[in-house]
Amino acid sequence: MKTLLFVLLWISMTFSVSANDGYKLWLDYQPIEDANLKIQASQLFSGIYFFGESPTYDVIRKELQIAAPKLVGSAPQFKTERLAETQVWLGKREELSQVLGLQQQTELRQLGEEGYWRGTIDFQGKTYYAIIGNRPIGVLYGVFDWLKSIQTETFDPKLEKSDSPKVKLRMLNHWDNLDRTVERGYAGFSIWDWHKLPGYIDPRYIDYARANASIGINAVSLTNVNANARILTTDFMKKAKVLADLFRPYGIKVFLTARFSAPIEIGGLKTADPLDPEVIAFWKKKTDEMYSFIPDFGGYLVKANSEGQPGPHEYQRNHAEGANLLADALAPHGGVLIWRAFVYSHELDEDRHKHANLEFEPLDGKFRENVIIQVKNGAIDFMPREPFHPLFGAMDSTNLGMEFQITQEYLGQATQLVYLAPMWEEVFRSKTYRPTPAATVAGIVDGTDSGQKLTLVAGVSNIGTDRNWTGHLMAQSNWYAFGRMAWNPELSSEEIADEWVKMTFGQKPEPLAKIKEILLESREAAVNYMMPLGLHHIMGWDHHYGPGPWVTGGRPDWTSLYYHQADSLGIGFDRTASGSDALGQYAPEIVEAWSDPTQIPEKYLLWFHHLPWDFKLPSGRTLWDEIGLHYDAGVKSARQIQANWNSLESEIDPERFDHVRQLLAIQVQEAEWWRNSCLLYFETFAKRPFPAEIEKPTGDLEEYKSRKFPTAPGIRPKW
Ligand code: BDP
Repeated sequence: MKTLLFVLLWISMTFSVSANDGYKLWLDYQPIEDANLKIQASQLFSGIYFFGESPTYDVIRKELQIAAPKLVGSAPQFKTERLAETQVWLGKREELSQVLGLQQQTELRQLGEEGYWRGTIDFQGKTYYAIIGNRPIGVLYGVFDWLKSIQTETFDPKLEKSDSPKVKLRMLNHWDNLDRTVERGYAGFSIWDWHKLPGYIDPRYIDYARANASIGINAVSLTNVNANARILTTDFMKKAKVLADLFRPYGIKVFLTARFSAPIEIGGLKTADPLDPEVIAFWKKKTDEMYSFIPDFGGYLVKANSEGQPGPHEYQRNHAEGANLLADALAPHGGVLIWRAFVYSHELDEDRHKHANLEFEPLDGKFRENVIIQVKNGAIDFMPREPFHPLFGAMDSTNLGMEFQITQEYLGQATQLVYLAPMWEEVFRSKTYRPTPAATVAGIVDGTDSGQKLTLVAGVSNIGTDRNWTGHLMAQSNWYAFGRMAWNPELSSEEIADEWVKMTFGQKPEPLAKIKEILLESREAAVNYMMPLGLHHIMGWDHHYGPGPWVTGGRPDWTSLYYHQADSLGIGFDRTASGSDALGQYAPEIVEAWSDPTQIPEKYLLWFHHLPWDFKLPSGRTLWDEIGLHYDAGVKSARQIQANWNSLESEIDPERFDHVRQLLAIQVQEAEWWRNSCLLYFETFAKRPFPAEIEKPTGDLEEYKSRKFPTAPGIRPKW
């Protein structure tokens, strides 16, 4: 009996140890396997000394208390005597000035407010490992980077490293409503429990802040861009203050979305006209009040005159007049106003693609210095692949920020594994040819090509109350990659994947190689089985789940037909000079190359051209055949990804293995569903046989069309 009990206990302990529900993200700190590194790291952890004090140093202590026991099996020792028994020195440049050489000091100073340096310092015959920043937040970033090097077993004390972010505001945009539903959220409800705030502090808030700080995210907008004015009432300011206070030591500033009509809704005014003195006074008073609660409040994020949101146009004022109103209220406090460029006409546009440039380009130079225009990566709406937005490079005298979507609204939502970093990399590396011939989107956004000082990369969050935060475990890689790329838009998706996999799944060569391959192939796979060759906006109506190339009715620019324009002759949206000429909004070099359907990169072909089904591609195949081959290749890649994962069963803990295994089985079915239904639908126009090399699409088009998903998550409120 005793033995049986012992065995049961042993089994349950073993399982609880190996169970991994993904809550800890990439900060799981698995035991170090390399024996030398383990000795080295435990020695370093045994003598840590802080120069000075700061709430951020308390955060560092807590992180080391979590990390060290797991990495090396013993708790870190914090010393109060600088020299005796210390191994690691942490602190600000000023406080270490006596021990730093002049050159080191100058180099460090150049790293700015958030940068850090780590390496060894020789002092009075002894060598110390030091992590130094100009401010405590730099030290925190340096410590996270150091811990990462230990986790990924790349730490070498002899290697000096310094780093600083290339972008000033690295920001998550939560599309979270006050009732905790999340627009386009696929990971449960909002982590902000407004009802229980300010009294109750969910421990998740701290883990959220840790995760963000570990990847350099330094700003969060807590609320949906389809905003509720109530967030600006005193009661809610008190709640937001609690979060701001918690996040401050982690270097994270809080922003809130401001509803343009708030003066009417919560201010009792009859108008929200940006030039009205009472409206100006309302925003000034509101903003002053906000800063009385949150002295380092980041600012407002505004969606105006877009998809039914109120804005300055109601009063015949333009975006600059609207944005400047709020910017002026924020300026005395050092706040930033982020104004979104995702606008399209209330009436129908000839081509929605052109709308933002038509509205914003004429306003170049008219925005205050503390305004950033936040531009989505492409001109339509976070499609699986879009050419970069033509506003990048078209507004020389305005701060332009990037908006990516981390939540996978159009990329498989919660059921698909799609690593988004390759998409962001593609966008960042796109050449704009403006303002200089060598300019890229990254260079405009980080200021190197545009010269702008106030820089921003924002990402629509994929975080919710699901135990693993992101619904799909592998979607954690997108949160991670977003932070890393916002810090440095030049990083490659490959190196970020390498870091994330090592920190999440460990170093073993086989799983490492296979999971990396899975990640790196996933986005192209999704593009292929969803919207290849520049096809776009052909997803399901409203919930945006699954295929819907047949979607029609209602606003034409919300239908699929508006975008694919398939007919008996061909398919695609002619955006060249002979069509809508949206292409004309790009630099002449691009116009020239992309106007020609034989020159344009194939991936953008049907985005800019309407072509006959028999159009010959460089491959020698017809357009119709090539469409079929791409859809089919996408399905085959999805199956390959599944097979790769399934081969890792013995390498990964059962809980995470099975979670991903089940979701990949759904993904393969969904990939087949996309391919089958899109090809069967397009065939009704093309009336041509499917290419011989592909699996013939199965199923019944009418049945595909009739599918309904009333419980699909994340649907936006109606307007
Ligand atoms: C679209 C979403 C919608 C958002 C909108 C936006 O479908 O829910 O409100 O973008 O960015 O992608 O404002």
